[in-house]
Amino acid sequence: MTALSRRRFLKLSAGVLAGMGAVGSGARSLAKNVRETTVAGTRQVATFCDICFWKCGAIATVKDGQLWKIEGNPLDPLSRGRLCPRGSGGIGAHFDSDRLRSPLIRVSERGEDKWQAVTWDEALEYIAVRMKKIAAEHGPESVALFSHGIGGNFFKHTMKAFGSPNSAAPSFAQCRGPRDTGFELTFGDGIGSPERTDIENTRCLVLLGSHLGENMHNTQVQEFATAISRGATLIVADPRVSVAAGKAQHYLPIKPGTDLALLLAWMQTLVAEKLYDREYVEQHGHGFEEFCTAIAACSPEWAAAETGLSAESIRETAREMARHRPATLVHPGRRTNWYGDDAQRSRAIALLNALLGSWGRKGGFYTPAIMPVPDYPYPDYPEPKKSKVDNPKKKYPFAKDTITTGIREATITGQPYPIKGWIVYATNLLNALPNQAETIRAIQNLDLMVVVDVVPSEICGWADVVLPEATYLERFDDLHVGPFKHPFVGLRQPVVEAPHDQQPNWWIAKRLAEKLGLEAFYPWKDVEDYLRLRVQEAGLIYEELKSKGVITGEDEPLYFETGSPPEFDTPSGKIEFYSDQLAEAGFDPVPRYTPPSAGPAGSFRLLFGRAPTHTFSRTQTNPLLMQMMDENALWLNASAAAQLKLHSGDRVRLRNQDGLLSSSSIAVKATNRIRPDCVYLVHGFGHTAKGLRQAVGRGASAAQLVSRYTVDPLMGGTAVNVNFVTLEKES
Ligand SMILES: Nc1nc2c(c(=O)[nH]1)N[C@H]1C(S)=C(S)[C@@H](COP(=O)(O)OP(=O)(O)OC[C@H]3O[C@@H](n4cnc5c(=O)[nH]c(N)nc54)[C@H](O)[C@@H]3O)O[C@H]1N2
Ligand SMILES: Nc1nc2c(c(=O)[nH]1)N[C@H]1C(S)=C(S)[C@@H](COP(=O)(O)OP(=O)(O)OC[C@H]3O[C@@H](n4cnc5c(=O)[nH]c(N)nc54)[C@H](O)[C@@H]3O)O[C@H]1N2
Ligand code: SF4
Ligand SMILES: [Mo]
Repeated sequence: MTALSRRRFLKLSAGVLAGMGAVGSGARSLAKNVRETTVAGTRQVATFCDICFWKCGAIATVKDGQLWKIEGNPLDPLSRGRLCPRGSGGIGAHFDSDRLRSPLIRVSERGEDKWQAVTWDEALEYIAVRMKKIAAEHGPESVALFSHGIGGNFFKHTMKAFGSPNSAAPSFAQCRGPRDTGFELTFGDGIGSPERTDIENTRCLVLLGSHLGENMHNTQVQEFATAISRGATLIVADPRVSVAAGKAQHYLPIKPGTDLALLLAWMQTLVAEKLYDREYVEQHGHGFEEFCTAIAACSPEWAAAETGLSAESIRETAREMARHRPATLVHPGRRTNWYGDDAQRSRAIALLNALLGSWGRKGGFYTPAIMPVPDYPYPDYPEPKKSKVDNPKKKYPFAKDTITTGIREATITGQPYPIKGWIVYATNLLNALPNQAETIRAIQNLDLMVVVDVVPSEICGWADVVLPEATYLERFDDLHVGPFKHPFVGLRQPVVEAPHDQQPNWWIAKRLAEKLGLEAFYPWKDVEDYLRLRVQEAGLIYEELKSKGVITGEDEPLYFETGSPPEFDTPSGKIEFYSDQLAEAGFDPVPRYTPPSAGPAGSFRLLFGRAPTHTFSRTQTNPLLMQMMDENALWLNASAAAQLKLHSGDRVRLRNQDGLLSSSSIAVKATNRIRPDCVYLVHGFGHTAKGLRQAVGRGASAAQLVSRYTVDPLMGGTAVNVNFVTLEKES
């Protein structure tokens, strides 16, 4: 915890405890919104969604013993009573006919789908014996955990108790790590999840990529609709006319990979025309003079040549941003592992916001608060003898989190020390990490490979042991306590029973710890003992949380003006326009643009994104979501299509710069809504695992084709928008 957030935490504790009476009595009237009793054969349970990691509060209804529907919980500050289409279709996860039904042990070569169903006891015994063997031969650090989402919490706990510091999630190096690094270097604090963006109050929203509306994070999309209906200006830079771009007053069809040039020119214009927030910059800025010198040559004319945009449109949009400051929000994005200069591009986004004075201001970035719920009082973990394996000699000096691909690298090379066991929880590493061949090469070096999943996904096919988990509708999970506009705690609880021999993560992680002789780390008997204690220690009532699903705390000041103190946890204690720590580490102290490298002649840059009805590669066997969208399409510029004699609906396969061919075909969507130098598809389709019967071979997979990636030198993020494809028509 940083000094700043620790102080906030303490302050909040006092505030929330003092406000407890109010929370309690307000709760009674609010609780009327949530029916908890049986009404004519129906039963409702408050929980939170897990179709993505936004974790919206939800109310599930069971009718005559059958799971019937799921809706938003009106008490929940994230969902505000409404779920996104994926959340509403979430009940399909329970009914999914492709689900794993019992623990499996592989009975052939790794990668061959030959399995034997075993009991939980046999499966966990098998794993524990091998984990102990690895620990005896190499040390406990040689077992690593990959996990994604809140369900990984108990596995992380078991790993720490076992003595391994190596736990990683793709949400850092494959997603928002570059962004948070860029903002931490500038403001001393990251963006986090949910993003601390005050979209509902913004008067000018600038989106670079960030395709809100397709990227369906619930609160953001609701606030986006509010901002538009209130007449906020929308500026969108995207090589493709995204849903958001379709609503923009200013659409900039930017050449892929040149956003940093655009950002520098916007900043140069604000400085040259003295349109920036001078008072804010004087009060909070560090190294502003050096910054101005560094960007002086980055005129709109210079950027026009790089970005393919007109100098006039760059100047006009810079002035538009200045007109609405400080309520101008240049959105920081989320999946920012694009081109390899991503932490620096994110730093430029942070600096542009600093010039506009939007950090800590209404309509810009608010100061999040967190409900003070203490951790469970576990015994101290053993001190690992070796440090984390992912980032030897601090090669990536500004990596604050564990780098998944760093663990993969160590598994291949054995350096700085060998990794011999992987436990993979709820992350399809073959689709999440770039370069599938490298992932498979790493797996082949392992003595133990365990996957915990709900369906037989691609990564299961490479496991020695597959453990079937109960879905989010069938289990308790850890408490949801996150930083947000309104502090709250959310509970996930079972709505219906798991249909077969599936178990929840807490049960698996606890049983595994017991098999490893680590029962002292699980002093609680049942997960509800754990949950109840934490909730009580926070001064809240567990039964109230169970009935309402969420308890909110007292709001804190959100903006500098309303009392949230401006504090910057940077070396200078200020907003770092010039970064001494970057200069000392040998990096550009002010972001500097380098043009993206071009692809082979005749190829298209491969771009991808989200569809409103799917999450990554994890929803393609959900029967309800597949009814809404059952394959992806390839966006191809209409003139480029004409040149290739391709029409909408023609099926093609994609071949990338390294000769890899997509294993299934995809329908062409010829359109003027994308630049001619790139193609676009929704990530997550084109499954190859035979057990995913509803998904296999539907559409094409982008993940198969990202064999090339560029590593961000600041923090180890793996940039994937650097692959190129040609199209081969199917006869
Ligand atoms: N429905 C749904 N919503 C989701 C998710 C999901 O799986 N499904 N996943 C969630 C998660 S974890 C994340 S990280 C986010 C990801 O969502 P975003 O952070 O919005 O994702 P990006 O990949 O950054 O954005 C893709 C967009 O960037 C554009 N783009 C590509 N290259 C460039 C470029 O060089 N410059 C510019 N300016 N634009 C470019 C693409 O055309 C596309 O419109 O979505 C979240 N929301
Ligand atoms: N090519 C490419 N790669 C990407 C991205 C991209 O857009 N394109 N996006 C990147 C981003 S932003 C992110 S955040 C990551 C996402 O990376 P991941 O989170 O790994 O995403 P998925 O590929 O959907 O894999 C999720 C796995 O969890 C399983 N699962 C679902 N529900 C449960 C459950 O309740 N319990 C258990 N145990 N398992 C469950 C699913 O079956 C699936 O195998 O991917 C990153 N990688
Ligand atoms: S944004 Fe949608 S899928 Fe994600 S948690 Fe909320 S309702 Fe569920
Ligand atoms: Mo992500």
